[in-house]
Amino acid sequence: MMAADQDSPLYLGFDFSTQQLKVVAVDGNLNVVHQNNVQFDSELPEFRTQGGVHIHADKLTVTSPALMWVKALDLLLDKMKEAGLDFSRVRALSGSGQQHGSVYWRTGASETLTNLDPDQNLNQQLQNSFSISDCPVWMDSSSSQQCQDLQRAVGGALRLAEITGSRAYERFTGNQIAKMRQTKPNEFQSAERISLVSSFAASLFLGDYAAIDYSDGSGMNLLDIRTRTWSEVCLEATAPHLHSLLGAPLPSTAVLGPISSYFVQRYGFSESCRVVAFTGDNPASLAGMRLQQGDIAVSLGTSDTVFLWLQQPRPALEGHIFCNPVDWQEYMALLCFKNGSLTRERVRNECAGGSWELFSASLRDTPLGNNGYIGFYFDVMEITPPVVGVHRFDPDDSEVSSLSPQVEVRALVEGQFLSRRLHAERLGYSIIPGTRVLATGGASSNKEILQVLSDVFNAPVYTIDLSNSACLGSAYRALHGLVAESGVTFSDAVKKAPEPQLVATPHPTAQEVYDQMLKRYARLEERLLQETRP
Ligand code: XUL
Repeated sequence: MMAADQDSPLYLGFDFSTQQLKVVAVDGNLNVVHQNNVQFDSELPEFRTQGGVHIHADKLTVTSPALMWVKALDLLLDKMKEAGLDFSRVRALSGSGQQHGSVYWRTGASETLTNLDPDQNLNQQLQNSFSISDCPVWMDSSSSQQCQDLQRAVGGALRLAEITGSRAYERFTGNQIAKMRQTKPNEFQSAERISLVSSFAASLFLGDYAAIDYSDGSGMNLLDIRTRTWSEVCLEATAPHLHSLLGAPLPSTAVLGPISSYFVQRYGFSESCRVVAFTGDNPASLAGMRLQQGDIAVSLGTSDTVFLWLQQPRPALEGHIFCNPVDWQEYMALLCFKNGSLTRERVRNECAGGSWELFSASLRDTPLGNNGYIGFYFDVMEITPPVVGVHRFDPDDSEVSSLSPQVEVRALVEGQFLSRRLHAERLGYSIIPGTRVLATGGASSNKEILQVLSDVFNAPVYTIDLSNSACLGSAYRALHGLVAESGVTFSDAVKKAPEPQLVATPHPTAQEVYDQMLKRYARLEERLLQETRP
């Protein structure tokens, strides 16, 4: 390595995810120069987690030990040191955490955090710092009662979505906090601060309680996403004294302060290294993908996830609107669809003899719009819309029991992408000139599937590797945090990052075909909802 390289700045991005703690280091040119991780189950077996969590006997309560995350950070930093990472070059760090999880700091923990002894590890020193040792995480769905209570208190599900960006969800932190207050009153009483997983991790680096950022704060059913302050009515319905327990939220680009002297003395970080607010893993992924205004990212995995950049959000009963992690005045949205790859594979097996080549050939050999045949393929109960079953319609909107194999393949793929577009538009998304569709995940290697995606959205499709996006996005956000206050936009700060690859452009007739078909799809979806409503 040349001398200049050895002095050049580094930026770290951490990701406290469900199963592991990861880190990437990028240099000033945004090249990844180091990656490392700690797997919770195998490297910290003393916590006896499976997939990083404990699923309790009721099957609804899912928690992770706070100290496991602390110990993982000790271990990760030791591994980075052993690998020769020069911590003195790190100018800024940031990170992300699995969204919604909550950490309860016991009274006195702030004192411990500000006086950490560099001769001992974090795990030894923070043993007694948590009033609730097992933190509820995003997989927890045990707070249905608290969700109902919150919606009743604010005036209904839609009203709650209008304020906080989402109707009440069991995993959202406010409902978890309400449950803790009711089921563990003594432990709850002895907490002086409540963090999200992201702000908890930032607190370790800061040596003080870190603010919750606007973007991850939007996953709590507590933040007013328009005023970007805690919603009084939501706080009151959840627990007393929440203003002081949560602290004031800050923009996700905020520099929280210099790194704690603990890390300077123990690992050789520079005193000038800055800690930039940590955020949720999905917002951090949006940063890692460098999503821009007008863009939509579609992750084609076991379940399909859609990320949107929004200017004018229209919260709805489905989907989530969060404050934007890279530009505090804007928004993002997240939509999840359960019937993704597994349904595509089932139809491939039934209609294309299990072959992706034949599946692709069916898409090539059938016309845009499928001669008016349209289908809904919900093998399991879908999230958006809440409908189950396979429903096929002929050009006269009559439900039919079967389609020819080739028509079935196109009906499936067109139907899936029409649904992604419809629900994105319902949250306020619109396709504008320059819109890009970023595709990622398993099915993004199939050119014909991506051609349909491009046609349905009437926009070019690019592919992007998302495997590390939350970590990478955190490193990018660390770099941007240093210049955000002087007005540099995120996209300018990270313009040296690798560009996504163009893989499909829309057919000239696509707009005509799919604008019409989208209206029909919406009508048919409404019909299914009416017919299947209990
Ligand atoms: C998002 C959600 C999950 C977690 C996973 O609402 O619950 O994506 O963030 O880490």
